[in-house]
Amino acid sequence: MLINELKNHIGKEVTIAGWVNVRRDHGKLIFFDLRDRSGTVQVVALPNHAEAHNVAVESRAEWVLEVKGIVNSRPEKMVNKDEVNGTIELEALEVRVCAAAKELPFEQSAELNLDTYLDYLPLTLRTPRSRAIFKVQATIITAFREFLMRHGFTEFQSPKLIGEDAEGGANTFNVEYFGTTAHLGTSPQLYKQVMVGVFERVFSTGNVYRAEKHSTSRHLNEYTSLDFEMGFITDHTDVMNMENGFLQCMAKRLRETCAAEFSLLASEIPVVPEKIPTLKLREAQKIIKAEYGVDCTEEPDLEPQHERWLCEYAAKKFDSDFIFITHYPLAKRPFYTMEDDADPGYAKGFDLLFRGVEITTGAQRIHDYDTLVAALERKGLDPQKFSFYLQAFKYGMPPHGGIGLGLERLTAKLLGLENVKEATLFPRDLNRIDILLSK
Ligand code: AMO
Repeated sequence: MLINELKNHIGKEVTIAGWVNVRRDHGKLIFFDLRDRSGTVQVVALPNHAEAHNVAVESRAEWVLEVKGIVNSRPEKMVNKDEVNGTIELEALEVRVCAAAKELPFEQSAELNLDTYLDYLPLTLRTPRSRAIFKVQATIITAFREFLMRHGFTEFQSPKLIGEDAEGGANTFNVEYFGTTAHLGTSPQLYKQVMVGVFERVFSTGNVYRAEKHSTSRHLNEYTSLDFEMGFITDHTDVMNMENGFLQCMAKRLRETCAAEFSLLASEIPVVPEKIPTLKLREAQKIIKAEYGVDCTEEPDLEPQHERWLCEYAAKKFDSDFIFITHYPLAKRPFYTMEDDADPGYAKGFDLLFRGVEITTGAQRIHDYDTLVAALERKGLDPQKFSFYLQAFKYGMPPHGGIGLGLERLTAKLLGLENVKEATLFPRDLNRIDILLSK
């Protein structure tokens, strides 16, 4: 039986199984909290059930136990209204050890620094805080999937081993591949565009790899990219509206299913506006100059501090945690990005900023074969190397566009985590693949 069902079985004999959360020795009485996937409950082992009592005396945190017992209402003065099972406890009749656990490397209540937390992930991921983070993250993916499927998108699996860098950039990991060199995909970009030719509307959720030697609170070398791509758009605003809709759906779902997790992390589920405010990059830069006294109007991109200021401004001015910034210089965007004819030199593309950080890049793409070949050449890329991808455009592609959303950044910002690594189950960074690479 699951622990969250016990309340409905007062006075009955039941069997549950899980991990010892915390154990308290009150001399003859041993109390421990048992945890399964549904919740926790206090178990009490009394000396009159000698065998069960003996096992309870021996047991320690993280032991895996199966407990047969009677569900009792707690005496009035032991009731804890703040706990889910605060009105009941399980009186142990029989306790079976499924697995003992070694002594823990630190006190359960200890505040760990990030490195120690990461060193012991198989253990530290079991804490209520980590479980809350990754339940929220799983819920975001579910919402992404459900929302897009409802809107006629088909999920596909993008390859991770690729022959050419998906973005035509330099930050790829090389992999020895039967005597030649392959790369780890930095984005499903080229494949999701090809798939528009197949299904018109597609999405994927998967890992991508960036060989960037960054050591910041927002960069990972392996992250999860939530991507969608849709055909027959008028322009990039159709893509922005679709993302806006997804974010609203996500917030609703988080409110329905993850309120406890947000409360545990003392964070607020954002209210996603019906229409997320939008500024062109040049307007945003003028605002930064006027509001914060820093002139970045000549720069082709935003610095992290500029992103923080714009989010602060959006919260104040538009009451929104989100803001779209559109029309970056085309020169700064990847080769497949569509230029805005009404604003020459600037892209029909956007970034989405959320609580101080960029979480998404998106755009309308070039769909005309000749224009795309010319765009590759302008970036100094060899169209021949992209001939596989270019077939999609040779043989008819509709106007289309899409986004890539960084799952870990979104999770971190939703939950107010300082470092994106806290929102990554098993982060890979400059110094670590599970364990530190050099000690
Ligand atoms: P871009 O490279 O901007 O665009 O990435 C999209 C989003 O992915 C996240 N992100 C990262 N998260 C953690 N660590 C990193 N090193 C990292 N790099 C990027 C960010 C970012 O906004 N193909 C385009 C998307 C598209 O146009 O559809 C792309 O990959 O949240």
